[in-house]
Amino acid sequence: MERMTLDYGEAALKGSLAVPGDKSISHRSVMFGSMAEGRTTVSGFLPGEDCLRTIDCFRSLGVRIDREGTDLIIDSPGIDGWKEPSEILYTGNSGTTTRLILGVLAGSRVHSVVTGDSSIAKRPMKRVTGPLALMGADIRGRDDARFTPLSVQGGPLRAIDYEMPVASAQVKSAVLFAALRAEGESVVREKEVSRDHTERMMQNFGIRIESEDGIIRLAGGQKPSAVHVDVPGDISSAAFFLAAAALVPGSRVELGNVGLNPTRTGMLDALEAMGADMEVDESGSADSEPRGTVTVRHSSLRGTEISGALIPRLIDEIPVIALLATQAEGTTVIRDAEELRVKETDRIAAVAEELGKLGADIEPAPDGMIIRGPVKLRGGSVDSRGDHRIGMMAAVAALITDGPVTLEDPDCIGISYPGFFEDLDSLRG
Ligand code: SPQ
Repeated sequence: MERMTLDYGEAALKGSLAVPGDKSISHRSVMFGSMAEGRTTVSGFLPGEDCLRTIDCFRSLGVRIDREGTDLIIDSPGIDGWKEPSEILYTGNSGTTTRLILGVLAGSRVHSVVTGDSSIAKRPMKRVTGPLALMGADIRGRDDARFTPLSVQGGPLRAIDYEMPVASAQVKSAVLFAALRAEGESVVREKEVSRDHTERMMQNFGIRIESEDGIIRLAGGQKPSAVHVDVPGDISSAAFFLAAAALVPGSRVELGNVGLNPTRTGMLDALEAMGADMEVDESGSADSEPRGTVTVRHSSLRGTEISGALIPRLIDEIPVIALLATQAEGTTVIRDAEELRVKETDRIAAVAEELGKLGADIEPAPDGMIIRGPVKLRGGSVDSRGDHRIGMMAAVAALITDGPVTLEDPDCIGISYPGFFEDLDSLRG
């Protein structure tokens, strides 16, 4: 669909919902399941476009992956039994697939070529190919392996002691995947802790890994053992409905089975700092990934500052937090978030310009933005720019504009949240 008109009025959102599976954990379940010999099963898998690309890549490596809805059965000969792919591994729009698979392939026994779509072609890859080269990986590609397409000749690797230059779970994970195949003990040092799903999943697959005060130690040569993975709901998807409930008068939304891994819950901290009416009930922790129910009711909001160590804990939620800030009393300052410039789009420019079209007062900065509120938003035309999170931000904005919003390229939302509009409609009754 080229464009979609969103004419919502100000109908309250009411009811409960289970958002689809976590994107980061879904990708990793396929990667570990494919590295492990034998049968791995996955429930709650996210059948979004990005995660389907990860499945396709591992099928090309000779791993059998059967999917029925959100259940997967992965039968793998193990990484040493993979076949050399006869086609290019196409990662679509997925930065996670592209970066993590480079770390996996570097220590495999096969040659492969990895490429993605036009957005991936612009995203920096040296942050991954650089440390992998220090481990002895043979990766070549455009502009000295700065950009896709990239070719990887798998082979022996050596351990690394690596200090992360940016807070990035993708870089950390690529290095850890390679470290698993390297000779010796690798150390990864993080100044600011990024999401730790890879570390947690390694433990589930029987790998010994230590993590304390931002220092991760992993001995190479360990083999993952096939297990069952139960993926919790994605807090980054839940964020759009939590924000919608906070924004639309009369709303009360309850989201169950949401992943509550502390490296991902910055959105809840931001909502609290803004004065949202919210309850969090942490009810379980299958697969060492905490999960629970989050309930949000409409309330007035105040501006806040979002910076420092909080940024990696809510990096993907900043577009919808910016929308919340347009309705908050006072100024919201977002700093230390220059990583937003290299996501699916430049999310600082996209948020400021697209919400600006609806009347928002957002001043972009090199590493964030300053948002002054509250401002009554008007209807208008918003371009998702092919970025799922910008598309969902615009859809939530349409719940509070005083006229319809025309959204260009709404289909990209299927990258992380197939069924988003159906779920939104179910809460609008
Ligand atoms: O996979 P992709 O395209 O990079 O997805 C995004 C998103 O908005 O869904 C970022 F654009 O999430 C990243 C996230 O920003 C997923 C991720 C992961 O699964 O490890 C880590 C974060 O990226 P980074 O660059 O900080 O490591």
